Amino acid sequence: DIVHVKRALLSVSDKTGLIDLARTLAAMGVELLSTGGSAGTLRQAGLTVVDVADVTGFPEMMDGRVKTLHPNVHGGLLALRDDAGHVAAMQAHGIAPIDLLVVNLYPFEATVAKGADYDTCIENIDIGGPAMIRAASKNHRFVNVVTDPEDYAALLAELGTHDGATSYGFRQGLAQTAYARTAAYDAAVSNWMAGALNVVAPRRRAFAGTLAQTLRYGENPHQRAAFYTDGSARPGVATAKQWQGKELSYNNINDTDAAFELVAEFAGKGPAVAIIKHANPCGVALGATLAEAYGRAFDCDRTSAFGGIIALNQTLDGPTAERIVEIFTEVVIAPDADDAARAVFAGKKNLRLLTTGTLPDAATLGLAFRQVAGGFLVQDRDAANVTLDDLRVVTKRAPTDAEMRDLLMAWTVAKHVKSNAIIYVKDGATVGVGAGQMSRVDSTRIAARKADDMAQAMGLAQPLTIGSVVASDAFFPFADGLITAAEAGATAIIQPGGSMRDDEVIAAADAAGLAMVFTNQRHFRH
Ligand code: 93A
Repeated sequence: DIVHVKRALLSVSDKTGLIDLARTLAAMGVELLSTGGSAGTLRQAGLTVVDVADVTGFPEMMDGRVKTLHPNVHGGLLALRDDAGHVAAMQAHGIAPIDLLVVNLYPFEATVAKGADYDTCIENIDIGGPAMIRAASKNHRFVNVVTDPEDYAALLAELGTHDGATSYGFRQGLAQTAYARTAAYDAAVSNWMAGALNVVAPRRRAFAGTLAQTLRYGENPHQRAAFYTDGSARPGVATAKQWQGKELSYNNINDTDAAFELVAEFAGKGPAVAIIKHANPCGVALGATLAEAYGRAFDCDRTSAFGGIIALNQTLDGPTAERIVEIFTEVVIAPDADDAARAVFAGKKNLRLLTTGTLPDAATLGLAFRQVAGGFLVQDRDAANVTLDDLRVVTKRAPTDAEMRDLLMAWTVAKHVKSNAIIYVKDGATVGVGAGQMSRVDSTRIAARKADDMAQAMGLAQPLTIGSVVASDAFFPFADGLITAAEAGATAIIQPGGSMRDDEVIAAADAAGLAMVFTNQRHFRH
């Protein structure tokens, strides 16, 4: 089951680590074959390399589209070394075995991510590379295949412990990884084409990911779990740098994502902070400074904020960091953190700090998935939002400018709250969040009651919902929810509209002196 590596084919787009790998292989007496660019890199480093063109007897042609697609390559990868017929075929046709294939593919995913045009993306679809990877993987009884520079070290370690050979189990592992790589590659091509053709429902759909982290457990300790990246490089928890603190858990990753996607809505709108618990915000606020925004977000629901996850839309600074460490927080995520902030956090070893470099674009289109028994649902991500021009005033009274600003903010937050979502906002800060209730009127009541509790805890004369505005992620089916909001002190409402009883709801708003606008857009989130 041991295979001694005597002849290797190296053909890589990403040349990272190539020279070191090749040098070590050459020192072990391995013959090196290589394609144009890779061969050039190796020769420049002083290594002796055989051109694949000399193996195939054909020059690389058609802009490199045909380099390695030849029986002298594929026969060398696929031949069973212990099959008399295969060995005879090799001898008859002058085919020599290839024991190690090192290939990484044309950078298709990165080309798409850069926003390249259609033809450039097509040209970056690798054909010969995947063909060789699949051939070598099928023949893993005899052939080693490495598809990622990150795996070079493991290969060299294996060769080191087996005196220039590898074990069967090792080669099986390489083959499993390699098939996942070609599957992911073709999935990326197919999903890119679906996007280019603007089809949401192609007849077949493939998904793939690259392991970013094995997790200690899933949502609960008895569930195994892992975190995979999808190659899109969207700024967020998947791409962030972690400065300190222990590994993120499954729930941390989910909540951190919810938090960062929410503050990203406030890009360019001044300092904004979101505090998340169980994927729902328990406080979102704007402020003159980031520290002020944090304080106002915290005041929405100080009880729930304990052990929360905080997202900032700007560089974390010292004063904000000082405020954050006053209570226990699980994770802080921001585009960046300055030295003063990092110094403050350094004293809190368990607090995780993540930076992303930048904010994701809230308006980016993309796909969202959800698993159901026996299948999965695919939809466009909810990238929509409204502006002032989209709103229709339906009550006798129109919102004031201040109410209008808060209404738009409340609506934006509602998009990120599990339905039924009711959000009270005052002066650029949430003052009550009702999430995830089966009845809309219950969400309205719960948010108001929590605001009452906060006012008591903070020793305020009256709850912060007095003089607030309210967003509802979907229409009020009856007037009761709206009346509850008015009783809690709300003066203006934003909601999609479109209920059979809109007239009743509008009449109730007029009767209570409320201003109400319809968005004609819904933000269910389940
Ligand atoms: O254009 S291809 O699909 N046709 C081929 O026959 C072929 N063989 C290897 N691309 C092909 N490759 C790819 O070339 C490899 O997968 C690798 O990514 C790249 C290495 O080219 P170079 O060594 O010239 O930089």
